[in-house]
Amino acid sequence: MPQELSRNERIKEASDYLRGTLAEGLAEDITGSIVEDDAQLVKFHGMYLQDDRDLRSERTRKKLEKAFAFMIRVRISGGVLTPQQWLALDRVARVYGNGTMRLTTRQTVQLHGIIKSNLKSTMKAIDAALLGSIAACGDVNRNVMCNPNPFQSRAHAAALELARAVSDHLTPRTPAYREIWLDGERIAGGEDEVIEPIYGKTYLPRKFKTVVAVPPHNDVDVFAHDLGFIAILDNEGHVEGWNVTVGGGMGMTHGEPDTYPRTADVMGFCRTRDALSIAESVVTVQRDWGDRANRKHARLKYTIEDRGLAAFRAEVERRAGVLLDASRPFKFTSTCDRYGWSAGENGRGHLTLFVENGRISDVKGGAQQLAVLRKIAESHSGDIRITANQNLIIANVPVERQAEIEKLAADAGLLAPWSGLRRNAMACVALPTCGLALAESERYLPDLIGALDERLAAHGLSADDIVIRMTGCPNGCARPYLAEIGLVGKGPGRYNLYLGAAFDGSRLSKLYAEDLDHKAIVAALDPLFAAYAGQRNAGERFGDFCIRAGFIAATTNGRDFHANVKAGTAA
Ligand code: SRM
Ligand code: SF4
Repeated sequence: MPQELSRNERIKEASDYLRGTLAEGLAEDITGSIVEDDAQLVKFHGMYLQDDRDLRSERTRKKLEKAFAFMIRVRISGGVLTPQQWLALDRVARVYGNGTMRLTTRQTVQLHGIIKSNLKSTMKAIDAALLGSIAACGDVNRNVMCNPNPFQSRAHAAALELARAVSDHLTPRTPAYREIWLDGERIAGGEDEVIEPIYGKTYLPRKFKTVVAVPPHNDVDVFAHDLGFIAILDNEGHVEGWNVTVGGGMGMTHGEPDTYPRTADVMGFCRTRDALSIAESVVTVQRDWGDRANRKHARLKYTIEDRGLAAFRAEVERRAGVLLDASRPFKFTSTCDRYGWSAGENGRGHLTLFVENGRISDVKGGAQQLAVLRKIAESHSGDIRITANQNLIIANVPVERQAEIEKLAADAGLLAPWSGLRRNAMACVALPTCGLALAESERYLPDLIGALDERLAAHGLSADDIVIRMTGCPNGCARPYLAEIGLVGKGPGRYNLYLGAAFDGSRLSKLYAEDLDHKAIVAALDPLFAAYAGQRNAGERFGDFCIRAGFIAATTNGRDFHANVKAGTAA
């Protein structure tokens, strides 16, 4: 018996291609909010209705409406911006936002704290910089990521080209975005096929994420994505084609074992000429096969688990009119960014900067990172690239400018720190803006790393690269289940600890201990650091060691993420 569709399906269906009553809601000045259905639709336009959770209780006491503001997520394929685009976003952040720019785990910029009356001006400023936010969120294909470091230039150029092509091809066509935000003229509705040839009226059952990766660097976490393309290179570094991956995802819910993170499967190999039709077919099969009744079971990873990879692949091939070849061998080495300078093939240099948890701001009496990056962008002739580890690359810098740029970055605290843990850390936004946060993340991880660094120093491990990631809830926005140390918010000040993921991003972790506070996290990790320092094999990574030494069982994929937890560890 067909199940009842989820509420979001009805909202999409009735929205007239994402219009809803957004235009009317924006004009309404009695409240800083918008109605609930529109709050779902506005995501497709790249923004979220939020409120400052730090102010909630005070405002309730004063009988005031919540401190509503919007977060806008910009769509930036491959994370590449011109200096002019950077300057435009910097200006928007200072004039309309909360004075910070937030680099995300998917190579975009989020602008927080934009009040309703400033939304249209902000969107127009973003549009004037030839940027947009359509489909940065919502049940559609979102920002397409690709390997950000251009030091392997030819392959990287091909990866960026593919990322942009997939992004353009899968961008929703609805005129609602122009109408609502940019004062475009209303275009009369028509048949599904005309307005949204790929998505139709109800778009996808759930969010959909695509990535392009160039081995050996998995700094885009290809296995966390619904759809991925892994470049297969010939001996001269030319792209021969792409291994296609499907069915990755991180989100889960505490206490609901039917929800789990999953690493993507490698489905086969395709040539560049077929990549777009494969991408479109993966999207349309998920459009038609995905679960539209239960949003917690609606991602592609569950479709593939339920139907099987072979059936999914056969349907993709049928729709694309392309037979995939057997996948080709590839090897990833790490998910980390490569800090400092790397030389480009054109003789210019690329400087990877460290941005702690992606937050860029001018701290009163402290580092002026926004101002320094503005100064660099004002005279920079190359481009600016956002990494999937929430960092920034000042790319294509001529030799004569390199010392000056490095000095500016050093003074603003933007060069990589000595700590091997801090260099490889990510935290999601969480409080105070994220409505789903159960615990702090971005505002807490730096302090926790300080405490863990003391223990690592005691064991002589300070400089060792160990990947640590934290999220304020189990949704997985900083991909914590692919980190060697994953900390996931359970409640205020309390976290679940996950261990055993692979350094190259190919294996998930597993729950090691539950509901830990700050002291308990340090106490749980200290003996593991001691054991690692004393017993590791040459070159052995922390995640692999935790499994070999018997601290945690290996997770083979999502299906056994919740199973085989070692006795005596997780409560
Ligand atoms: Fe995320 C929801 C922030 C990457 C899985 N994510 C949210 C929201 C919008 C909260 C909400 O729905 O109200 C967060 C806004 C916080 C804020 O105040 O800004 C949020 N997600 C982020 C960012 C900004 C984290 C960061 O610190 O950088 C990342 C923005 C990415 C971008 O630029 O597009 C971000 N989110 C991710 C990732 C990582 C990735 O894609 O590689 C994941 C895990 C991968 C995946 O999708 O499976 C992720 N976010 C989620 C989920 C769980 C999805 C699921 O399948 O269950 C939610 C909640 C939801 O969709 O219901 C969510
Ligand atoms: Fe919010 Fe949870 Fe995502 Fe963190 S992981 S940004 S707390 S939804």
